[in-house]
Amino acid sequence: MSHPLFSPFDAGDLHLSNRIVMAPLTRNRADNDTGEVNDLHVEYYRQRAGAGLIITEATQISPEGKGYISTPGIHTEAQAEAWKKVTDAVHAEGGKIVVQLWHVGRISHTSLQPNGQKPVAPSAIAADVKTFTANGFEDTSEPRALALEELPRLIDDYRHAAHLAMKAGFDGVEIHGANGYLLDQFLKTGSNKRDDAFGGAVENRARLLLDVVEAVSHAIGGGKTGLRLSPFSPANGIDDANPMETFGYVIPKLNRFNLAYLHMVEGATGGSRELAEGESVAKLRQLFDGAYMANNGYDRDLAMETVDSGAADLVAFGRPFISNPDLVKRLETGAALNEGDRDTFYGGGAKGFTDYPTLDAA
Ligand code: 8OZ
Repeated sequence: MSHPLFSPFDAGDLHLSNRIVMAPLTRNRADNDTGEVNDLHVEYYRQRAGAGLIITEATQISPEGKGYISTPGIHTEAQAEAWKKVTDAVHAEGGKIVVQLWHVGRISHTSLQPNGQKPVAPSAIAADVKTFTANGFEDTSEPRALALEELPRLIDDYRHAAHLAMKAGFDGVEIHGANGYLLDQFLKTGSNKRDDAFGGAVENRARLLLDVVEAVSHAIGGGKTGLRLSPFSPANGIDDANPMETFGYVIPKLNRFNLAYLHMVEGATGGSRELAEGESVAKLRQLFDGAYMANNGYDRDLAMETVDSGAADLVAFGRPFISNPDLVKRLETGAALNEGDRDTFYGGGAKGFTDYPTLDAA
């Protein structure tokens, strides 16, 4: 009999044919000027439709939300039309796909911003990290602090993107609340030094995230809305004085939205799963009433064990999905995995994007 990892699961309104999720993976192959995806994306996602759920690469909700070269957007009608070809292709293969709604906040560079303006952030504190621009790797620019009066417009940008996602035929959206981008910058103490209703105490630092979750879930339905968090990850130069307290506050507040799922990066993004003394993924997971999606460094054995024990309902795989379009089949049969080529992870064309062989082809 097949392992439960390969059995169907309902996450909110998402009826998934198995518990394996393709994690969001930035690939930098969209048109840098228009933010539109192209025929290569159609083929790339179509090839991976065997995943129970595909989460698209992080996709900016506004021009200001962009932080890297050639990432796609979901803020213009043309972008939504381009994505529609992707969702049609995935659906034709029997798959499900949500778009990851992204605002980078301070993880950007003036050359990527409208009119060369400063990136926006909770506070005017630069992140000590680089981004990739037309000139290669460059230091992120010093941001300006968002004014209180601007926040309703920002929340509207998320709502608008969620509406466009529905037009584009997505099964739902995932709000990117992780990895040191805008919403995580508001949540965590290292990047949020505001003294208004959106900074200071955890109730205030969590306000923007909860407002965005409310706006998006009311716009398209909580059952079509997922959220990604990375409580313990230092990704993109972020830190929090007390993640158990911060996320111990945030997570129970999510329950009233009846979200499709909570997706958690368990540890350092793309790195160690080890946590500091007193930190616990299991404790945070217990605070959430809905479906739980585990992520970070999972392999076949750990995924099976985690679903068996009930510790997670869904398991997201990132890098293995880059090089194995038929990853679900490979995991089910215990077949060997293709190695990924790091030189083609970020940017380029078909090479390293749509040319990894399936078992059938090999
Ligand atoms: C790798 C390179 C650029 C962006 C994330 C959206 O960490 C990203 C990302 C990852 O969430």
